[in-house]
Amino acid sequence: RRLDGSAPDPADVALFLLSGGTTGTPKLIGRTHDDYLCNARLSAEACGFGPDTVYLAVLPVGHNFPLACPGVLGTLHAGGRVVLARSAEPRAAFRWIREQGVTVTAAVPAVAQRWMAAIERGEADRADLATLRTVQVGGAPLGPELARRIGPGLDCRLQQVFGMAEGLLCYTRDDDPDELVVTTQGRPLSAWDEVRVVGADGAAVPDGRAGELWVRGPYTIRGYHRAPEHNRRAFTPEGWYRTGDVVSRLPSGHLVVQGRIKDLINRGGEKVNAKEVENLVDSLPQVHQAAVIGVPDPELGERVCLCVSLNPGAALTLGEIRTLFRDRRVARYKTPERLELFPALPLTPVGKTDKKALREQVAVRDVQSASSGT
Ligand code: OOB
Repeated sequence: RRLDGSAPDPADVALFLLSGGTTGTPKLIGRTHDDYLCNARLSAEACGFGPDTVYLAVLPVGHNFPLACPGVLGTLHAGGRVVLARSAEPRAAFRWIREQGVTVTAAVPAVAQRWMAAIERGEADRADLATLRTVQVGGAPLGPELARRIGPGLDCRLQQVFGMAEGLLCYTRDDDPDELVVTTQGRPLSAWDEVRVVGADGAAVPDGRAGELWVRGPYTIRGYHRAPEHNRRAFTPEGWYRTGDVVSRLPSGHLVVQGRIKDLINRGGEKVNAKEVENLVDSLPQVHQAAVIGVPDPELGERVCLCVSLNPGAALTLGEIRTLFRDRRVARYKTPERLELFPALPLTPVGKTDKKALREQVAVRDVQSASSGT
């Protein structure tokens, strides 16, 4: 009920989620009562949640995945029980699973990997996971090699989840063949989800070919909150949301995520908008040009690497960057963890920072420092 006692309109915004964002600042995603109920209820049905479900939330519950896919809301809607964990740290999480008889949880690939490593190193006991039936993994790319190891490693069934705060959810299903479960990111939740995989010209590409994913459907937004200019770019006039994800579709409807066209760094499921970090760094007087890239990381998938060229005579350290981000109260996961200095950043023919070349140059530095033993 509203503060004045009246019943809310089902089409009113129930909560705002934050976008990973394609421009400098994250956008607000208004999810309505009816669309978010649809999101949670259909998810609970598709995942077989019921009164016997005990769901452990290890990811931060303000995120769509643990909140409503089916997450906390889907579990409660189905009459099940929710356990909130303070962290995803393996020993603590395993203890909750054993003590509370947890049947299902949701992890990003980095968390699943950490749990498996803890078992392999003897720091955590697989016997604690006896009641665990399903581990949902999503939020960031999960390679087939790791995917194949999760079921046996955690003694449960893997479910891949590909979703976004803007709406569309894809799940692998219980009755999918194992091969689809490890090699795809699932198929859309609802029969009313509309999916298009398009080339650069906006025309649909055939199944099996990679293209940008456009979506429309009952629980996918038609625009960000009060962002008309951005909405003109992120949505087509027909209401398709251009996800920026590059996918291919199998004839079964399952999607395989190939990459993305938007400039985001995926740090263990937390999306860092390169532009937002660059804008902040640009405010430093020492900085001539700044570009932020993701560098591969065995634990988190990617970490934030800041590449800069400095003004003549200037100096800059990672410590100064950390102080800047702390003073501006920027979330810690967005703070660059690596600083690479360049005399000048590589540019594309039209004069944009050439991030592809930059990634290659940083990779070359890695190889050189590895071979020189530093
Ligand atoms: C989830 O939501 P967001 O809004 O934090 O991020 C959405 C983006 C997607 O556009 C895609 O780029 C990436 O995260 N992503 C995946 C993925 N799941 C999400 N990339 C590869 N493989 C996957 N399985 O991250 C989210 C929301 C609801 C459920 C699950 C994840």
